[in-house]
Amino acid sequence: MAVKTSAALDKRGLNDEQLRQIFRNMLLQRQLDNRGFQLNRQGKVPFALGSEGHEALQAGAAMAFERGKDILAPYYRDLGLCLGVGLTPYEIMLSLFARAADHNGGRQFPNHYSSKAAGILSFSSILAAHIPHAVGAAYAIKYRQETGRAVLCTCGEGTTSEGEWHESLNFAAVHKLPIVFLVENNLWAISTPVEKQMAQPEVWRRAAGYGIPGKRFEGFDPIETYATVKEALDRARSGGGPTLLEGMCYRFLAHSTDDNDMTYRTKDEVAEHRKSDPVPRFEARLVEAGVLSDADVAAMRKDVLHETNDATDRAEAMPFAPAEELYTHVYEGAWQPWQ
Ligand SMILES: Cc1ncc(C[n+]2csc(CCOP(=O)(O)OP(=O)(O)O)c2C)c(N)n1
Repeated sequence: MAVKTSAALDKRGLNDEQLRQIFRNMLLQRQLDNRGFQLNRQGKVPFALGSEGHEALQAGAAMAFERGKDILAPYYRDLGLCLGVGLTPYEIMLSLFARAADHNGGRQFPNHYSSKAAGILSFSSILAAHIPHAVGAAYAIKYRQETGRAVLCTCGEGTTSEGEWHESLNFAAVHKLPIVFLVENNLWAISTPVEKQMAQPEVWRRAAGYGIPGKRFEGFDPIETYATVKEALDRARSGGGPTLLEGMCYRFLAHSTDDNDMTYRTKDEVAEHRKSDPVPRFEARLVEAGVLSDADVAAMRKDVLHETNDATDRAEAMPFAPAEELYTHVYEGAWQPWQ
């Protein structure tokens, strides 16, 4: 198919290669996401979380991240962000299968990724517990008088009801720390809808209460996301202090493989949001603008499936941590609790 000119698309400073990378990340995210659910139903992994609906937000935000400089403090739904800053599908699968070669030695909850090499902080499932850690990392950057780097810290809108969230934003604002708080608002916190989570339903408006800039943006649009997150990260990297961002998206799948979302929302509601599914929408925009041809998209889909299959097979073949290493990294030296 002939490639048309891409002049019509407002790329907000992104080149065609970056646009293709964003789209590939979105495809990979969806493929790996579904693989996690499939493996759980096959009884091969104990648990998986879905990020379907967050693809554009995460792939766009990841493109604004400076590899080797910035620090990512993610939450459990950040598959696309972690892929976008350098985690490989194989590393993702090692986490899901809880194998010994996983960065956490197979001891973490599935989907709780971390990587020292990629600058991804380790985090727990306790909502908002990672936010003071992210602020601590930002404080360290400032304390060491480093410039040109910042922390990107994410969470869901439900997590903004936690005390640590408020304390962290206040502290970061008072000390003008190099950090961006990115809230991925998918309208649900498991079964709690946003209107039961907060009386004032626009998270970004709370920025005024801390004296920092705040902005809400269309998280189904990866280019808009990139431009918004980049502006905030650039401000943080150059001494301008924190920003509170709220990206609007939707969770298409159940909260996790342990959740049945049909007990609290309807198929019709999900179908309504599916009409704006960011993956086919971005594909259409890129094809229309000539950044990708239909044949390119088909080849990319095939490649992503191959990469996912390969990562799945390789990770599944890896061993679990041996039982005698149960206390490794838990107690100092060779000490064992029964001694
Ligand atoms: C302190 C704490 N309370 C409750 C939970 C149980 N829990 C796990 S995820 C979740 C919903 C979080 O929703 P949100 O922050 O909007 O993120 P989303 O999962 O929608 O992406 C809850 C209540 C928890 N893990 N930690």
